[in-house]
Amino acid sequence: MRRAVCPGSFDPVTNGHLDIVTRAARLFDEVVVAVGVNMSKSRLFTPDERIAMLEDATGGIANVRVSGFEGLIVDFCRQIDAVAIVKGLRGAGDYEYELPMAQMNSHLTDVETVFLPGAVGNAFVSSSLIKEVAALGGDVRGLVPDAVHAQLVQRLAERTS
Ligand code: COD
Repeated sequence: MRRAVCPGSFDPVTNGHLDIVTRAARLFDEVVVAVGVNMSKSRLFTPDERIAMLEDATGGIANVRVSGFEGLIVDFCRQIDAVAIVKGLRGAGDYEYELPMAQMNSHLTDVETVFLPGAVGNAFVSSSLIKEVAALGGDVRGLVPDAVHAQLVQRLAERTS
């Protein structure tokens, strides 16, 4: 059994994330989508909400499961016996950001990092941009799952009321 981890904040999950998870699931026997639950950035959605959105969005992929994690991602990988961390790269900016993390994780353990090129159609999609555009009234349908879009619109409305 070769298990991989797709880690992230997923605040909220986007179609860019789901493309990477779906492709990772074709490469590994099992993929665990790992949601960082104690990271310092302020979040729009709680860990439980982010996990539930991911479970809903990946429910159709038999070898994908979703879990929260705290602490170092390499420690989580060791706990669940994962051999690889799979990350998506949208462009050079992601590479500059991700490479030192991959090198540090390689220094800490023998868990490999596998980079998958993001799909061209999702290259501009990030959770932060989705939230910013939606908060300012822009239409982000088609860039996140429909159920996530509905929750996003509702949460932003709650925040402004
Ligand atoms: N297309 C392709 N890939 C995408 C897209 C897209 N449109 N959008 C996002 N991605 C990829 C990102 O490149 C990233 O690989 C992944 O999806 C998750 O993205 P986010 O934005 O949800 O999550 P991040 O980048 O905030 O998550 C950072 C981690 C939680 C992975 C990282 O901080 C971490 O591992 N933290 C744990 C603590 C730790 O171990 N720190 C030391 C690291 S050396």
